[in-house]
Amino acid sequence: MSKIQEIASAVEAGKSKIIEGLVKEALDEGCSAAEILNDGMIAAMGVVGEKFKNNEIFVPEMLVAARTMKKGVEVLKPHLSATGVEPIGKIIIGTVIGDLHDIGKNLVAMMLEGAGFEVIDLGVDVPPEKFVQAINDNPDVQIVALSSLLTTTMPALKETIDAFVNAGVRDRIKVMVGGAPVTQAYADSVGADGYAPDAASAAELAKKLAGLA
Ligand code: B1M
Repeated sequence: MSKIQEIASAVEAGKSKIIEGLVKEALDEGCSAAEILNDGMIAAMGVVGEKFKNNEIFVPEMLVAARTMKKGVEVLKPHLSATGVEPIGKIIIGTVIGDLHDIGKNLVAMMLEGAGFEVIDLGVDVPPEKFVQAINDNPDVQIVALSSLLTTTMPALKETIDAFVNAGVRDRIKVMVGGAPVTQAYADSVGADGYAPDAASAAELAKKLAGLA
């Protein structure tokens, strides 16, 4: 079994005690951070999601898989994010109200930091008014990034953008949205300025929205 397959199996099985060691070994063996992330951990979460959908596993198993991935991602963080450089802009990010998924959002935040942005992460289950407060507290913020992982929380993307309009801050910022169920068409329908399907393209999109690319 290759090291990447070992990492995928460990995430799937929720073996959080061995994941850090496996990721370090893979890096030492010359695997790239992107390969470990995409072919190892994200692929494993896809399998976990399928098993959950088919009632082969349940929420507790999904949770330990997520914890394991988070520990693995921590080891990769220095390889994905730039350090010690002047920020090229400021972004507020969060998972919308009602939604507790944060692995994808955390990866997007890491890639944005890697691209040189200062990132204010409001966490998960973020109500629209908390985003508005953060925008008002940070007059120099250029972009607000909204993540949604559930079909049931997708409408909160529009509710959050509507709250920006009602609070009179919509014109000051660009809004980008993403998350597994979100599409470009959905992003357009809720009035977002941009949509990205994954963390790497989210960083590219942010540069474009900030007028840097
Ligand atoms: Co949940 N869950 N979950 N879950 N969970 C999904 C999303 C699901 C697809 C599983 C399934 O049924 N196949 C399903 C949603 C179905 C639907 O909406 N139609 C589901 C469900 C149903 C639920 C619960 C309702 C289960 C229950 O309680 N009965 C519940 C809801 C809780 C809530 O949020 N209120 C729930 C709970 C949980 C856990 C807490 C146990 C755990 C989350 C832990 C955590 O995040 N800290 C969990 C997990 C782990 C998953 C799966 C297995 C994995 C999610 C993940 O981390 N993927 C997931 C199945 C799956 O995704 N295949 C599932 C890896 C991650 C890297 O991908 O988040 O898509 P992703 O992020 C990508 C892109 O989407 C994109 O970039 C990222 C990296 O490339 N992206 C952006 C994300 N945000 C972006 C923002 C951007 C741009 C791109 O710009 C702003």
